[in-house]
Amino acid sequence: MRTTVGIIGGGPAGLLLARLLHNAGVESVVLERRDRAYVERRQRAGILEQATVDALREAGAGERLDREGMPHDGIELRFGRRAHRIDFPALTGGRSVMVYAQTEVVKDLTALQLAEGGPLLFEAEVTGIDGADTGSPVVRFRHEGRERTLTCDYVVGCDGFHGVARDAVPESVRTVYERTYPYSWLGILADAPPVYDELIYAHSERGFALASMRSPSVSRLYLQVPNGTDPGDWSDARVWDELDARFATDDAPGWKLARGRITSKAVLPMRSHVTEPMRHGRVFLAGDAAHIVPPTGAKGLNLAAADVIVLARALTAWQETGSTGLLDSYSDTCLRRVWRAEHFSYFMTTTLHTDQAQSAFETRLQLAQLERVATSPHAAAELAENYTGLPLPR
Ligand code: RFL
Ligand code: PHB
Repeated sequence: MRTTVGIIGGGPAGLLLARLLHNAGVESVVLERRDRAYVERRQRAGILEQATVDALREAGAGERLDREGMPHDGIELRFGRRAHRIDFPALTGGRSVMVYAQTEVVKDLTALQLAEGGPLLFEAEVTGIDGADTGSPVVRFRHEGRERTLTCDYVVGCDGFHGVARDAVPESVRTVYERTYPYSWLGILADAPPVYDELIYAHSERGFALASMRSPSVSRLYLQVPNGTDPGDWSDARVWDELDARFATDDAPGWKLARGRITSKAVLPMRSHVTEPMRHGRVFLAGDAAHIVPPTGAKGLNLAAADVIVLARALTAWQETGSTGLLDSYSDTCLRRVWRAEHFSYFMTTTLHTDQAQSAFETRLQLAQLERVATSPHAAAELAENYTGLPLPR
């Protein structure tokens, strides 16, 4: 097989890139290791920044998003048994976010790609890339029991944190920045109506909790738990009792979540990671393949979208004019915004989680910082600007 752009990975980054390239008349092939049902069911992110929503609309994937997505104009912070609202449009000159699950983004983009895009092969596992620094790199993959190759002008690794594309950047030129955290999230999905209009991020002595949603009848909830926690140790009753205890506030005495059947329970580790540069020769990295953030800032999916928006523009300019200028600046352009999001995600994570090893002094610092956000429009605007998303690079 031969194509212009070989895309490894059919997650949000790979699928959106394929779509943007298709609309610009650039050929591509997407190779995805898993089957379609698996990719479409994987529970992950839920918050889309304005720029991500705009890109999905422009890509032709905005119809169901506009019908079913839930626009949110703020979040609530709970700490010290008080509740504070952060009003996004008022603090950012009109910006807001959309609650629309990653599973739905992936379903919409997959349907479009199969209906009118280039090839999207499921159960096609990439095993390596040869000739990254030659004029025509070759992707090796396994499909329907056969070893096959895809020869490309450019290869883009959108294969997530556990993919193979990152290995195309030789260790001698690669720098990895990494941090792990001493806690994880227990994420649950429940057939229970969210009794809150906006997401709630709670700091408590018992640990962090987050209330999100998937629809008017499905709640998505998270609890901070120690690393290595077995979800089997958390009975449904224990999950609900702990959530209620962490969200308790004197501003709404007796406030409780609506309970319902828990349909999924999983433990998610937390990590920050950046690989630099996001390119070697004719191989580019995008999304989780190049960088990971802990989910507290809701940035992972949005960063993946921003990378491929920049890259689609650069590949289109190359096809139309032969100029590699935008491809050459891709890594630096993306990394500036990536590092801002890394900082914000680290800030949200370390400000909102409490850890058994932390001192009373550190807890008081967290509360002082949260108090500052709740009382200073400047501090609140800093949070709101980052949460709703900084402008995309031009
Ligand atoms: P993805 O979504 O991981 O997609 C990568 C795709 O590449 C495929 N793949 C391969 N295909 C062919 N050959 C190979 N050798 C391959 N190796 C891998 C995989 O099967 C997969 O389909 O990366 P992408 O597209 O960059 O998108 C990034 C987002 O998925 C990610 O940033 C967010 O979901 C992060 N994240 C969360 N972000 C939030 O904002 N809120 C959340 O609640 C949240 N929960 C999560 C998450 C990430 C998780 N991961 C990666 C473990 C929960 C989890 C479990
Ligand atoms: C989610 O809805 O899954 C979600 C929302 C906000 C976050 C993380 C996850 O910060």
